[in-house]
Amino acid sequence: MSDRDSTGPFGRYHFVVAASRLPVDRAEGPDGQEEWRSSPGGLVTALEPVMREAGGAWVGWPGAAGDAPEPFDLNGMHLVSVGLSPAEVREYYEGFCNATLWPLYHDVIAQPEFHREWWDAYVRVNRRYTETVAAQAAQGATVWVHDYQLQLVPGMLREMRSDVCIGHFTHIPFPGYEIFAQLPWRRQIVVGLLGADLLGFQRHSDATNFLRACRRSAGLATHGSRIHVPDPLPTGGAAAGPSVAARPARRRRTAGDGTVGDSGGWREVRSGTFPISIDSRGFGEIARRPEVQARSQEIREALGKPDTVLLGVDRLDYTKGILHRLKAYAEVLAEGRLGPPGAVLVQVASPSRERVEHYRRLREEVETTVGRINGEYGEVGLPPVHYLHQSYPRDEMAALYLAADVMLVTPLRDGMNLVAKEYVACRHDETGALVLSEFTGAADELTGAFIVNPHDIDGMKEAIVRAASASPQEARRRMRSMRRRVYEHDVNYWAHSFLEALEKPATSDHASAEPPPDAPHPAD
Ligand code: GDG
Repeated sequence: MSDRDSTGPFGRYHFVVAASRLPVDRAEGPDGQEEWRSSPGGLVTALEPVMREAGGAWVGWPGAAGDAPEPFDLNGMHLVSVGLSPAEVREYYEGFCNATLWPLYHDVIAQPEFHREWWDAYVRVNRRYTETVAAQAAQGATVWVHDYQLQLVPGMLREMRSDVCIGHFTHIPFPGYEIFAQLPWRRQIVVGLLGADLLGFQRHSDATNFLRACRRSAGLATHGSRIHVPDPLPTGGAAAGPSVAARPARRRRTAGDGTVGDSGGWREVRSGTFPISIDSRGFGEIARRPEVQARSQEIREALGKPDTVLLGVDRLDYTKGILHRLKAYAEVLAEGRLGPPGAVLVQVASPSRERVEHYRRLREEVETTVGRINGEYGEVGLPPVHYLHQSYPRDEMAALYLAADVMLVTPLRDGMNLVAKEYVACRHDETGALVLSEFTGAADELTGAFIVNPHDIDGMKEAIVRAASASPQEARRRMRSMRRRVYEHDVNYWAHSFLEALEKPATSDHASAEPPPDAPHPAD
């Protein structure tokens, strides 16, 4: 993965990341000039250190509608912008990504909307990303595509550049087939993803759901975690609409609803589970800084020196279970089991997707609920909830984690949840307790947490009270095991294990002329 060899008609980069967003935001500097600043968010937080180390190119949207600025270098990365018009921001980003795929893939917590013009914009924008990646990638480069916004890129890129090695990682859950099947373009999505050599998911259940979608919506055979796909696999449907199979080529074998290879070859696509993590050491170091520790004391003092500080930190998103958490906390307050001055809750809800209707409504609901709780159970100078609708620098986040005795992470569905891991990474003295939803990827790894079902309000109340009153011995035992996990399986481990798997050759005949041994199971 060395970078920047000059390779004639190809691009210069041997390692290219394609992600929805560039890892920066455009902002106004102190002198009024425009400048680029690092932006918060799961993927950025996770990939920044890896990109710096590898020195590659990152293709993404800069975050504002308009023309793409010229490529530039920042923090050891070559950043290449993909421009989105105002209509594409509405139809592709806010529409198909955030109002169709996001709710669909998170178990339809909110109702997904299906609009054909949004899909057309998704296809168009995925093609633009693909062309940009193809222009950057050196011959034989490794291309790592990220997430639900770019599911067609692997297929389009394989058609354009069969020389590159393609990985795709899905950061959010992959839904069960009964939910996925609602998507009118389910086949095109599956076919698009199958352009990759390796498909990574957060949890085993996500990978399993995807394999089922391959069998059911593309009629393909799977063998363990591998999928046998005709080579080439026609992806024309991604652009052409639902009638993907209509291709007048030589057809050797029809599978399921008509997917065929027209050259007679087969390719093997691998899938696997690669739970993402954080820069644990980096976070841990911030938490050890004297000024950050002093700031955490300051926070506790500002809160009135309670015995127990409860903390929630989330993007303001309906998947994060903020309302369920507030409901449980309000009942615990009403029952007098926790509350000021002995206990307070700090809820950081960082602004997110504010132009999408569901998010606007959620903000109103959360703020009304916080106001009601404070109105009902607060006293002058003693609000039970400290609500902050703001984004903070990472140091302040670490100070908040250090100030918190109990961290509440209660999503209704979450691919992983990095906040849970960040909290654990900061707790050097092995104190503190994590209340964690079973519907997060993190729950598979952080078994020392107090695991909850956020729909079970009584269960969540019990877990919050138990976490707040755990003995120091119990807390230490739980925290120690979680810290071991987070430090051994950090973001480097994640990235390297994915990239190592990607570069490993497929175990069986790569482009065998023979059809695979197992046919799709009709009942699957
Ligand atoms: C998606 C998936 C998956 C938040 N507010 C501020 C801030 N953050 C940082 C946190 C954390 C990140 O953003 C949020 O990551 P999460 O994992 O909790 O959630 P999503 O944003 O939904 O991320 C998720 C992730 O991708 C990675 O694969 O885990 O399941 O949904 O790192 O610290 N950071 C700063 N200020 C803030 O105000 N500096």
